Amino acid sequence: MLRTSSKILRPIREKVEAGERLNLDDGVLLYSNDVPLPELGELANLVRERKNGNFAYYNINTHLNPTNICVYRCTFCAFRSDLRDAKGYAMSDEQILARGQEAVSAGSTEMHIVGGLHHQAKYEWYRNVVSLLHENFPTLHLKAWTPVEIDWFARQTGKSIRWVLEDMMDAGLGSCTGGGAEIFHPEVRDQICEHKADSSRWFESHRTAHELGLRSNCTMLYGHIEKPYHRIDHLIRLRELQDASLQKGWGGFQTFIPLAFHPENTGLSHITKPSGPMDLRTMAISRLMLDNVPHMKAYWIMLGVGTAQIALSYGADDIDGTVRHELIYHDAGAETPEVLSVEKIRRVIEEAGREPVERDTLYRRVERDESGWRVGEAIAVGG
Ligand code: V47
Repeated sequence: MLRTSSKILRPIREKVEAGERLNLDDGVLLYSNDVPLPELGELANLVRERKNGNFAYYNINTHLNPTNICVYRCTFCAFRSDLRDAKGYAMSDEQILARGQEAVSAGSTEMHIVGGLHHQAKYEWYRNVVSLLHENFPTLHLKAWTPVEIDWFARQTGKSIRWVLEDMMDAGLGSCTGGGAEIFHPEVRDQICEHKADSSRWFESHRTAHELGLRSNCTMLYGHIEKPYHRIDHLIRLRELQDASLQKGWGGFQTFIPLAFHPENTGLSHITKPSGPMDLRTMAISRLMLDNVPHMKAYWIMLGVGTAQIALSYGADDIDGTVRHELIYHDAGAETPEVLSVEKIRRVIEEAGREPVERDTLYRRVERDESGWRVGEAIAVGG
C-alpha cells in the first residue's frame, strides 16, 4: 500500500496494486505534469521491489565500437563519421585484440559491441570482430550489434536475418544489444532516421534472436522531437513482442534502457536535453508500462551518476556496468566519467540504499575470489 494518493493517479494506482496492465491512455496521462512525480516514483518502486526486491545489479564490462564510419545520417547521432573525416576510424585486428586483453585484465565478463555501418567493410569484417574476440577471449560474453546492424548485414549478404544471427552465433555472439530502437512510430522515425531498419525489421531481428535462444535488451531514445503518445506507443510495441516471446516460453527481452537524448554535436543540437525530473518520470512510466520485462536499467553514463542513483527508487534495478571506452554518449556531450571502478559502482548503489549484486550479461550472479570469477545461480525475478 502506498503512503500518498492524488486523485489523478488513483485509478492507475488501483490497477498497479491489483497487478493489472496499463493501457495507452494511462501511459499518456502519466506524462502529465499534473501527476506528482514523487507519487509516480513510489508506484514504480512498488513494481520494482515486487520484481527485484532491494537488489541493484551491475556488471564489469568494456565497450568496443569497431568503426564510427556510417552510411546512415541519423540526426541524433554525434558518433558517426564519414570516411574522410579526421575522426573517422576502423579498428585493426591488433586494436581489437588489445581491447579484448584490456577487458579481460580488468575482470570484465562482457564486451558490448556496436558501431557504424562502414560502406567499404564487408560482412566478413564484422564477423571477424566477433570470432577474433571469441577465439582469443572465450570467457568474455559478446553482447553485440543492434537490429540496425543485423538488417544491414542481411542486406549486404543477400541472406535472411535468421541466417545472419545464426552465423554470428557460430562466430561467438552471446546476446544482442537493445540499440537502434529510437522511436518506432513512423511520424518520428521518418524524421530522425528514415533510411535505417524500420520498426518491422527491428522487431523481426529481436523476434528471430529470441527464437534462436538469444537474449536481448530493448531501448527507447526520448527527449527529442517525439511526444508522450509516441513514447507510450513505443513501450506498448515492446510489451507486445515480449508477450509473444513469453507465450512461446522465451521472454527474450531482459532489460529495458530508456536513453535520454544528448544534443551536443548532433543535427538536433538546438534541442535542450531532458531534465532530471523528465528522466525519472520516463524511468517510472517505463517500469509501469513494461510489466513483462524483468529489469530496467539506469544507464549511469547517460543519466549521470546522481540521477542514476535516484532512478534506483523510480523503477530501475540495474545501473549497467563499470564501462570503459564508451563513445556514443561522450561524443554527444556526456560529462560522466569514462569508467567507474568496482568499488565506486558498489558505493554508488549502496548510497542509494540498495544492495549491489554483480551479474553477468544473462543475469546470473557472478562470484569472485583470488583465482578469478565464475557464474553462480540465475537471479530469480518476482511477478
Ligand atoms: O541506438 C545515439 C542512442 C543507442 C545518441 O543493450 C543516443 O545493454 C542519446 O543502445 N543521445 C546506442 N542517445 C546505445 C545503446 C545501449 C546503451 C547501453 C546499454 C545497452 C544494452 C544499449 O544510443 C543508439 C541510439 O538510440 N543514441 N546517439 C544521443 N546523441
